[in-house]
Amino acid sequence: MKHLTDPVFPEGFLWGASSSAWQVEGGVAEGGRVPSVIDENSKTKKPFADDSITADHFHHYKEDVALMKQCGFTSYRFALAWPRIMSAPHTVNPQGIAFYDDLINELVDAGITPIVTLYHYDLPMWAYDMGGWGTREIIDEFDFYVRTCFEHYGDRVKYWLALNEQNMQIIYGEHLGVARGVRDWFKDKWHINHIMNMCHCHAVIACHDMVPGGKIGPVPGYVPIYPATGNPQDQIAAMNAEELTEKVWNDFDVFREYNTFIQKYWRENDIDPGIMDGDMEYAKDAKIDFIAVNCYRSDMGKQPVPGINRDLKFAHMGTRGEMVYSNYEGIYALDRNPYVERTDWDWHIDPVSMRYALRYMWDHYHLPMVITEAGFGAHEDLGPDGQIHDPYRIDYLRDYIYNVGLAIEDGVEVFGFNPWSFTDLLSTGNGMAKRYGLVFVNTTDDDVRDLRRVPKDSYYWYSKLIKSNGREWGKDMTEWRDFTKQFPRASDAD
Ligand code: BGP
Repeated sequence: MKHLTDPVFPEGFLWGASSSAWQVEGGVAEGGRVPSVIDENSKTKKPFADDSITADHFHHYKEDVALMKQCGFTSYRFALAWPRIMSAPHTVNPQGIAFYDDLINELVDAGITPIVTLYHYDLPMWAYDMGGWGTREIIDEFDFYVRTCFEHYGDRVKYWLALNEQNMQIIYGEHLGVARGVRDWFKDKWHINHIMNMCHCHAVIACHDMVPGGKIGPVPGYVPIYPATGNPQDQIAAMNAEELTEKVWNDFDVFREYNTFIQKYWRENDIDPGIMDGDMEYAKDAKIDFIAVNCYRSDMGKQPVPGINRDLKFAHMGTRGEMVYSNYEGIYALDRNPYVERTDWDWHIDPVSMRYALRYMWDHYHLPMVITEAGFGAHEDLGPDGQIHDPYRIDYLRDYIYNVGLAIEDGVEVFGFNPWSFTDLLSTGNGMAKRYGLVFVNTTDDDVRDLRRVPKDSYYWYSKLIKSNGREWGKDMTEWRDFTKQFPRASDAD
């Protein structure tokens, strides 16, 4: 079958970008914001900067929204900070409410649809001191918090996201600060996961109760896993990896049940996930409306090496990254894929993974999707001309977006694309050194500088593309339709 035209994006497609509160705002001790676990966690990430200033969006939000408008954004995905809105248990901080009121008004006035995450890793310290994600008391606190958000912003915000990348928080909990204080992470993470699931369900139910026309969904961090070879055991290993890194969460969010794979896994490993009477009945009413997909890269699954149990690590050597792949005896291992390029930070660059992710999720769940993250992390600084020339990011975004278009042609329902990130902001593990923004922020890990905003070449390229609703690619993209010419093995190219 020959396709002669580029894919067509639906009218009203939401074009924007993405951020999270602790990674972009700064102002951690201003406006009544109270300390968060993530403040402590980010402080330990030396030699990188912590979350105290980052892009200083707290003071620059008007300028940032003006730049979004100029770019042609029709959406912006950002997070509310629980520690900015709730200063103590069941205690609302009016200054925090006012800050997001102003930001949301600014967006709405600019014609930009807010897509709002309720939780993106910044657990208030007071909630941590209560027992954090390990205590069921947090369910009631979370319910109070999300109801506060729906009450104040539900008139203007119709797209809500519950917990960012719950799967990643559970898989890499030690790295993301969820596991602090837990003694046996291997077993206890499932108990924490169930509590998070109940919080997710409370958010879904409260949104439908309180927000007229409100829609809510989860935000899986989706890393498609390809089998390393045609060896049938590699296929099963890839499926096991898929289950234990994403499917268990997606199945729960969509079907509101734990799937049979994870039930067997718990039985075999003597794990009690802490399900209480009434939980599963409550979950039944938490019917999501869409799925927000974060997809940066793919991985490769293969038979594990016996005798080794190792979690995946985003290690860094100086200012470069190196992925140390996981290996779980008898279950699965992950590995580097020789068919795709990698960023400086050792993340696979795989635009086809976007099409795969959307096809896979659509086939399994038949729910509309919005892309809430994808992006290219790089070292960057202003050049002699005072600009940032980032052709690698343009290539990345162009190829990923084109593959979203191909997935739409394949029949998948997608209603928006919001890459990570709008401005440069703090990386989860690598401070300001790893930049994702369409807009450069003049600050570094060692020197705050003047925090000036400088749109990168990718900003101007993206602006043209989105203002034409995905028609002006600036390049012939038809190569993406030719299966036979793509992806030589890295070793063949030598
Ligand atoms: C996602 C998170 C984001 C963001 C991104 C990039 O998983 O939702 O918060 O940080 O990953 O990751 P990193 O900053 O580690 O490169």
